[in-house]
Amino acid sequence: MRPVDAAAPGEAGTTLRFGQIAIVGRPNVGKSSLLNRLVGQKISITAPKPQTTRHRITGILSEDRGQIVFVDTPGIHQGGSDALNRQLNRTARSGFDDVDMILFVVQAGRFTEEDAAVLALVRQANLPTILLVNKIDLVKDKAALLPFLMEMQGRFDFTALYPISARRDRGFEGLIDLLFTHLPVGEPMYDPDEVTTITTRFMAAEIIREKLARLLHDELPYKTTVMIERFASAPTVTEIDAVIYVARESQKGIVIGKGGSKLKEVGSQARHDLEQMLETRVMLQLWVRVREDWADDERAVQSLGYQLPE
Ligand SMILES: Nc1nc2c(ncn2[C@@H]2O[C@H](COP(=O)(O)OP(=O)(O)OP(=O)(O)O)[C@@H](O)[C@H]2O)c(=O)[nH]1
Ligand SMILES: [Mg+2]
Repeated sequence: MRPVDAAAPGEAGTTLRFGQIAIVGRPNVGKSSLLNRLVGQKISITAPKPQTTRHRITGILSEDRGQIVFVDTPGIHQGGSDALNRQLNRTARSGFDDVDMILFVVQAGRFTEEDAAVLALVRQANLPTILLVNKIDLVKDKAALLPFLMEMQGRFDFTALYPISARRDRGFEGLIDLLFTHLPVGEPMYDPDEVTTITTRFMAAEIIREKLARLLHDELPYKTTVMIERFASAPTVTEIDAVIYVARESQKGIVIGKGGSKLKEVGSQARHDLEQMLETRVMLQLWVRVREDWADDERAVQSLGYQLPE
């Protein structure tokens, strides 16, 4: 007789696998695009601007052989020391907690000081780590990839290296199989219908923030955030009131645009995505408010939804 919890796969007990996998890397390398690819659904917002992701975002992949919870994190960055920056880095580092594996994302052909800082954290975590070399579609001369991969291999003992394009859905063959083989045996933690642990109310704020980032590009003040003030669901229509907070009066005009044109476009694109997500009609009202220098104030950062992760 052996104790029940010593059952190996294939023996009595489950043969399913369950685990959490962190997606880490510096800002803008494509971590959130990758999460969405891995789960096969848009969960985490993406934009050409660095520091798009500001929270710990989960994406759940359920298959017959088990379940994987991917954890997308803010890009780990250097520079910037206001309360928001500090909070983002804390959240990003918490991505390493309680996970079984790491996906370390870099951009093909580029390894910066910021990447090196993330690699130092990867080293500390001491977990099986797969290197994902993203944005290979941007590399014209594919032969140039090989020396980069070899250089990366020399930096750390990665479990595997995958050149991929999250945008074009290239290079993912075999990756999920490999992840499952490295995960512990265990029962799924979530219902197979669940694709994330974050709430639809929170997702609504994220979608609005994504449209702001995409439509305002470099004009968008970094210190902009979105709070949902009212979220009323009914079978056919969802009413959402949201406030866009900026840090200074002068930034209000940028978000609103000439004759309200920017805000209108943000609203219309966000409403489109929200209607798809919620499968109801959506009545969306947007306001822009100033909260002086909120990103410099630890308490304001927390009260606007950037709590310390549990
Ligand atoms: N060309 C190309 N662009 C990509 C690829 N993957 C992501 N991108 C783009 O890179 C930008 C950043 O992508 P995100 O997924 O938001 O990057 P991130 O690492 O999550 O960024 P942060 O949340 O700011 O840390 C977006 O404009 C994406 O469309 C890719 O494979 N090829
Ligand atoms: Mg992101």
